[in-house]
Amino acid sequence: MSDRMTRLQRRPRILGALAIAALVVAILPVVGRAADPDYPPGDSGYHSYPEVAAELAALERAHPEILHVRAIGRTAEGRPILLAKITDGANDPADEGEPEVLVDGLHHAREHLSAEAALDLVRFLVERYGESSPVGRRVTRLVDERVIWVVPMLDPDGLAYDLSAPVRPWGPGGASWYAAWRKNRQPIPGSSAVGLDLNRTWGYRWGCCGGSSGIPASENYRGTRPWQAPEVRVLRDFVLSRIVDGRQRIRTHASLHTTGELVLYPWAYTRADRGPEMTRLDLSAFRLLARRMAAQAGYRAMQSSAMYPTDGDMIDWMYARQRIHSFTLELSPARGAIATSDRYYLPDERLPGLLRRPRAALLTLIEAAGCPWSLTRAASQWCGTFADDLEGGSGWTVDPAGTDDATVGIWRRADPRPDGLQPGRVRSGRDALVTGPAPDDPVRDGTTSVRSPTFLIPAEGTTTVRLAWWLGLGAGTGPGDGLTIRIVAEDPAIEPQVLLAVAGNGSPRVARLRNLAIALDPRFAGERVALELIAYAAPGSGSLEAGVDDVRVATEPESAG
Ligand code: 0X9
Ligand code: ZN
Ligand code: CA
Repeated sequence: MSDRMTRLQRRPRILGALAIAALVVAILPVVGRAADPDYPPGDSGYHSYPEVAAELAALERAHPEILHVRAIGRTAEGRPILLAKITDGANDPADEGEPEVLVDGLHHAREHLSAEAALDLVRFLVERYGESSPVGRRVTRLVDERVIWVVPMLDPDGLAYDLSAPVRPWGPGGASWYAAWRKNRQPIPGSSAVGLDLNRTWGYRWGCCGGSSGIPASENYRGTRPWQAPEVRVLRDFVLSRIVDGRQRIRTHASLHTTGELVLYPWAYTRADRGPEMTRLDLSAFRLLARRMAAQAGYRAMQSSAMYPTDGDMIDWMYARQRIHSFTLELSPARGAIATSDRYYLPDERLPGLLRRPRAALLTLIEAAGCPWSLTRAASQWCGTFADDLEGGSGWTVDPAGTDDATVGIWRRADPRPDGLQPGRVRSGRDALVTGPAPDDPVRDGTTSVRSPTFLIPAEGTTTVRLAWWLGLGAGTGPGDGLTIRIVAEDPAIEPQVLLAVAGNGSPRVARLRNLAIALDPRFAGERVALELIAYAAPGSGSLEAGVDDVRVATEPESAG
């Protein structure tokens, strides 16, 4: 065997040694933190942070094909924040584009049950995987068809403090082991107070509207600017890292808290049902999914602000900024609380019953990542191969061929300003794809084009493209000014299909929202395709504005007979 061969063969072993070294370095702070307190013997059914780390590591050893655990960053005190990834081929970074779902626990240190429920979800999924029972088959399908991310403990620092702080005499009989600590443990400059309320530090409308406090000693301290808590930055950065090819892969999310037995949906910051930033369809999807999950858990469903309004809540950012269908689950009963904080600390004998309650609801959440609108009446249109309400970053490419020559009125996702050439409203929410959102930047002297992400047309059935569109033409426009919408296959041998071609006829045209529904030609069956929007204005002619909203591509089986 040549020297070169030996060297090549040795390399994996060196890489392996490096990987083990890296693992030791990553886990050392956990192991080395001998001071991390245990739960008291009477509550040993609960998991301290090192016990969560050890349990995840044991589950990973037993189920390496479907569970991968890693740290995504560190807390204020330096503890690694652990992330479990559950999917078939958990070590494969490619993930086949499967829909993703995120569950997090322990935003609030004293809400012990929320960490247990997140850990229970991991255990439940990996242990039922491959079982032939009905639930086993469901779990197997979900693990195979989704990527499930679980962060069981966002605030292990707070938990360690909660378990170790000097015990205050409260609770039944005036004696509890726990400190009733809610916040994280980051020092506050210029104050002897410690910690931020992590669920007041998220960056959407941070500090806007109430329910958070600017006083460091407050239980609901929001800090002095958004994103001030390292734990929340770590979780935010993880969520942002799931934007692949311009599209957010995570479709549904639950943040686990206690108490109240509630399933909550946005908004948290306002009692307004919807506002311009929530579509009607999303509100309906939120309500239906929340009700379904609540029914399964024996909880109640309501808008988050109906519990009480707060700003800086995670789910508002998740929905407003990432368009993820995001819920708060308040686990365990609030009733029967004797002392104010006693309701957080239910005896570990009750864990099996308490953990069983939300399990089916979490499976529903995981299922819904495939299509969050699946329970709505519009499911048949919105749960096809492609759907985009144009409210969030969605991976459309401007000037895909590099041939555009328009310099103003370039396609972008925006809130159009009504000006005659653009309509006063869009089909859904606030935004659409438009040729320049401001009144004074219509397309002039050239072409601007934009292409959707590619999607796969099923081999069987009739595929229909639906969208809302408008075209506004100013005085002086003619046949050289217009809008073309077409389907283009990845395979260059397949002719594009023009779905819409509208041009000027010499008179101005008022922009009006119209609906388009066109069946795709059979030549696209089984092909990867994209939608293209092309707006063009002849040199020296008048000006034009175009827009597109609510793109849906869905396939119906060929009707039998
Ligand atoms: O206050 C919170 O962050 C959550 N409740 S808890 O008792 N677990 O602290 C409420 C989250 C839902 N948001 C609102 N109700 N605004
Ligand atoms: Zn909470
Ligand atoms: Ca829209």
